[in-house]
Amino acid sequence: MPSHKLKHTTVGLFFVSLMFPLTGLAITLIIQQQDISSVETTILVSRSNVNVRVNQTFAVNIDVSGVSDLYGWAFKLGYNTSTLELVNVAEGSFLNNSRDTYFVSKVMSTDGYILVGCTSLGNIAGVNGNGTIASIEFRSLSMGNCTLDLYDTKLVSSNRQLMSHVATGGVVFVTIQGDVTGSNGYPDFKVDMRDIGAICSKFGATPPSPKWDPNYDINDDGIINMRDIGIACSNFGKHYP
Ligand SMILES: [Ca+2]
Repeated sequence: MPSHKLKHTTVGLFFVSLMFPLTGLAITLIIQQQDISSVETTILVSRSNVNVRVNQTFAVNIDVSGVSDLYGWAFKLGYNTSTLELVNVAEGSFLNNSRDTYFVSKVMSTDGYILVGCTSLGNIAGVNGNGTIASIEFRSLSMGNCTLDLYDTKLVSSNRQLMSHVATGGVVFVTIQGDVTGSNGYPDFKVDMRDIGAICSKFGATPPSPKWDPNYDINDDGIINMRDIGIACSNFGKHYP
């Protein structure tokens, strides 16, 4: 091999050996960045939409996900007082599984919101991961949909720093039993073949199957089956208003 070709090959190999570790490092950094962004810290209403009938008592959980060193938290949850009545507010297990906590809630029913807060007690580290921080029980008063507006949310670390996070609320549909969906994918206050077909498509589902959706378990017995289809069929053609 002529010497100038040998020189080119050596220089080429030198750059390849330089580039591959860099490429490997770059890929590792990209993967690490994706890992960080995929565990976004969130506080959320655990079910984005909840279907109930009039005069039903039901609970929604407020969850956190992707938290690290969570020592305390607070939120406001707004709701429509002509559609829902607040029954009870309880602390979830996320913090008090591992420590003593101080939990407080105040119902501002005339303004249509509740204020809830909780802190760990003692000089201890916060909690990591996902879990339920509060459970809110409502009773449905009248037909309609009601936004559960989660706002003024605060997540506090053990060194009393506020964590950046996103907050996601939910919607409650107070509708006819068997009205599970409509043309936009949400209940439309009428029970028609779209609803019956949708329940049939989840036939046999139980938690934690990916097909499972508690909104389709009309009689709340933990399985979507003929009993649920039967209830929807008995309400076939009903609508509101
Ligand atoms: Ca419907």
